[in-house]
Amino acid sequence: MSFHTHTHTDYVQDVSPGSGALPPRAWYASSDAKSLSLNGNWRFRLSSTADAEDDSFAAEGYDAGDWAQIAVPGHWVLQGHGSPIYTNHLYPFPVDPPRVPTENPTGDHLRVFDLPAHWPDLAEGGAVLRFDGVESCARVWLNGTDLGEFKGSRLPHEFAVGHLLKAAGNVLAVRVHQWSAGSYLEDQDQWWLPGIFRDVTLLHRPAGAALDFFVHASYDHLAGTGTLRVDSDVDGRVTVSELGIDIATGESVTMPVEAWSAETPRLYEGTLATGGERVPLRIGFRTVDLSDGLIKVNGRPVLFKGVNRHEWHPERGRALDLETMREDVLLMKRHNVNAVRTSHYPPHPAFLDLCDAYGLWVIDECDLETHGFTEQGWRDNPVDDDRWTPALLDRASRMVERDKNHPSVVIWSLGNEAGTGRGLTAMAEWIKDRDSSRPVHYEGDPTCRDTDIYSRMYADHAEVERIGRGLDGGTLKRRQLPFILCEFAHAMGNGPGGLADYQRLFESYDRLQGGFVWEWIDHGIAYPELGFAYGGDFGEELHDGNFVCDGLLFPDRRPSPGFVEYKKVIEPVGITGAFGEATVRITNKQDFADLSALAFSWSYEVDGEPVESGTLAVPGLAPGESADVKLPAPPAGAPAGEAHWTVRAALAADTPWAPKDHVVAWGQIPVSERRVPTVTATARPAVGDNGVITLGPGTFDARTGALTAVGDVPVSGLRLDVWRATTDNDDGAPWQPDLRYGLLWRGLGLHRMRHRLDAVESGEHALTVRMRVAPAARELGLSTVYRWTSDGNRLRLTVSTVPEGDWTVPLPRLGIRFGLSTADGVRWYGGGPGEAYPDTRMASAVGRWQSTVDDLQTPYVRPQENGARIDVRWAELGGLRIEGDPAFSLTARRWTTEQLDAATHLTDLTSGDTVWVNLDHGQHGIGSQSCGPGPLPQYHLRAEPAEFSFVFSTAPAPETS
Ligand code: IPT
Repeated sequence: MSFHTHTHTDYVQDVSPGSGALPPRAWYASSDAKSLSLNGNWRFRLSSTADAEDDSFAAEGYDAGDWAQIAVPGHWVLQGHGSPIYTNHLYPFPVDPPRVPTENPTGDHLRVFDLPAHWPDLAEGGAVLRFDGVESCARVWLNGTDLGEFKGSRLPHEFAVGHLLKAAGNVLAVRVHQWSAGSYLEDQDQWWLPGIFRDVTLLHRPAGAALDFFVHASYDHLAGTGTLRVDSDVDGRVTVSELGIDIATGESVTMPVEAWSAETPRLYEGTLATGGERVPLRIGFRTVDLSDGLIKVNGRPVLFKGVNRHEWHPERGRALDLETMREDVLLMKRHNVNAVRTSHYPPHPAFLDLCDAYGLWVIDECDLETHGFTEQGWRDNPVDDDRWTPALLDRASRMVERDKNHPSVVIWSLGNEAGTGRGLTAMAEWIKDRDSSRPVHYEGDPTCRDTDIYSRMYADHAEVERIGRGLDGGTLKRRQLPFILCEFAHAMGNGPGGLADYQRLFESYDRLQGGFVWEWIDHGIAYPELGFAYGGDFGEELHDGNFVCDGLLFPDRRPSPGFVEYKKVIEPVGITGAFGEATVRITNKQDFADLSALAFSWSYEVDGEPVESGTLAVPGLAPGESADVKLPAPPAGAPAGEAHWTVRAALAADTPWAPKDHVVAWGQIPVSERRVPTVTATARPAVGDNGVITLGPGTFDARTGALTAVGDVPVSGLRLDVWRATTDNDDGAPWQPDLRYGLLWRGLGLHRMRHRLDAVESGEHALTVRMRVAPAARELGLSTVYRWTSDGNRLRLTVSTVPEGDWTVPLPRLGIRFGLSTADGVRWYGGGPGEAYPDTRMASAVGRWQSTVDDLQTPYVRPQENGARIDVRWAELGGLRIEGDPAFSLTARRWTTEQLDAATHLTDLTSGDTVWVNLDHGQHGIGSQSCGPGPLPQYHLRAEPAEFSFVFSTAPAPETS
């Protein structure tokens, strides 16, 4: 005998998007209708399966007094109930769509509320209960009545509840399941975080209020006019007092206006008044179109300088508050970012209000990713299975209806990494039909069947250039489309390298309309014992480690060096000049704005010290225009030395996103060469009877030739160094084995080089130490000579190295390292103030900089090579002064490279009693191969014969404050 039970949780494993919710509609923050936030403390009970508990908790009078409490919005796994799981694309449950495991953490949420005293008479109009985001599936009861259930985690759902409300003692019960059929559509590369993670609001809906409205505000750039029409399901009036507009809904009006753009985010405040409600409108007039194979706004092609933004907060996960959202927008604006792809789901709706107000182009992406099906060659992909099409259309319509009135949203995206299929086509068709005013984006279909933009992720520079030239082939349709990189420059750990090389391409070929760095912020979870936690730290059986920490911001929103680099690379103004030239070339790289918001200044610096400065008059340049501007004569009486002009463009006045004097762009023009240090070899090595050799200020071990002190500064372990703690990019991605430098280097043994002493030769004016530096088990090595000379005061080391054997891989680094017993403050003249490597060095400016050993460290969530300062002419630390010939790269840290390499979390790094200093002649480039291309050939550190020198002397230790 067999029998089948249908439980009351069948909806969990059902492909349908849900039942009972109202049709989607436009979102707006506040109207004059009353609303009640239901955010706050709720009662909470966690069960391990979907129907472990009956639904009696939803009934009035249920006593949840012994339940836990939980903050809504929030994720229960970040509030001490269960734990988060991180997978990139693998489903953390068996792939058997639409079924999900029996083990399905289920959170019952309960909240009792009274209506505020001012709440309208319950007989008047209705009310809706709105959920802005619940992961992944919820069933809702009010006062014991089952309202229905829904999926679509990052989309709003509303229920009509007016008829159920009471003045006091309303019982709102929500059952949330971590896994549901919807989870198959939400396989984004991020933490799985169940919960009611966005606002819950009760909204009064006055009788006669609009259900929905659609603001159409276009701009005719030839006429300079805007046309406004607001469609609504009920008749009402639209007023924009600033423009003297007072029209009926459905009626249109055309008049001169200022256009909206991300650079000039001009909004007009208006009102939609219907029978029962006055809804505030923030209208931006702009027209997006595709013509001449380009994405144009208001008739001009746009260059996207974008980021991919997941919502993230290190304590609250995807439950972001308004201030955090604003912080994101301000950080973007202050770093010259002009575009956001809301990867990979519609963000909290308030974020789009901020984009409207501050000015950012937005690609609004639907909550859809089925990436895990790639493991089975996309078999059973929901996107190509008609049973799922209603769910896909539900998602598309919930996004478009919610966000359609935002001028910042210029492109709809169907989703991410979902393969191809009829469901996607249906979404695209629905969207185009509902809103023909915006192009549709989707990356995952090389034929571009359903899209208006050819979009790729992580294409390397050479391919991007071919696409720019139109030589990439593809379908006829694709060849006619504009191109964007919806993801590029994987910002995992140290990097990304190669940003400037991409930007050069974007600025050279019209078809290339820019890109979106992957990604905005590291999704590290605050975890005091570890610094920040990443995949695997919660004992997940399947996880993708620190691949979730690949942002331009650290989890606490401190900008990483990669973000500082990006800011420089995407500057809205080009400031360039050639060596010794008396002019600077200024280029307005904006698409809409002139330069009137900026004030230009110059400064003349000798050996990094400002000698004189002044303002620079720059003609008002239209977008795209350049001018050569004459620099003043170099200041009379400037000291001799290496001179530079530094020209800056800063905000001329306060803006909503940054104060006056905020620097948006700068350039440096070298005026004269650096004087390289010379040391005349006059001192003689003196061999003492105590086993030491002295040469000028240098003391050496006579047997090993090892330097032991410079003057009274002890120096330990000075030797050739080729190893760096591999970066995430060095370690690379499994699918590009020949770019996994970390593995190749370790395979050769470069992390455990042996140093064989061949000779210590005390000559007339030089001490020469010959070594062979080579890894165990290999025949290759580096024949190395250290040649020490001195003029009595200063000590010069010249290192010559010649590779021996078959070196087929680049070196990680080439230089020397040594230990100092004390060092704290660091001063240098060279590139700064921040970290820089060969392909991440645009933001590094030549100057005098000061820091401390601790502050030189960059806190990558997974420790790795970091903190190098490039092009250092001289540095002072720990009582030593070091001059380079040529300039060198400097790192100093309180642990060894080996300890850094072994650390998995920041808390593994503990200070020892030695400061380890690396002076590098070269470092291998950084690249982006943790998910993209490696360093371009010009940034490879080839194993080649090399010679470089350092001059050591003693110097007072720099101050540390
Ligand atoms: C691409 C994804 O779209 C994105 O979500 C993220 O996972 C990124 O990679 C890597 O961090 S997919 C890529 C593996 C082709």
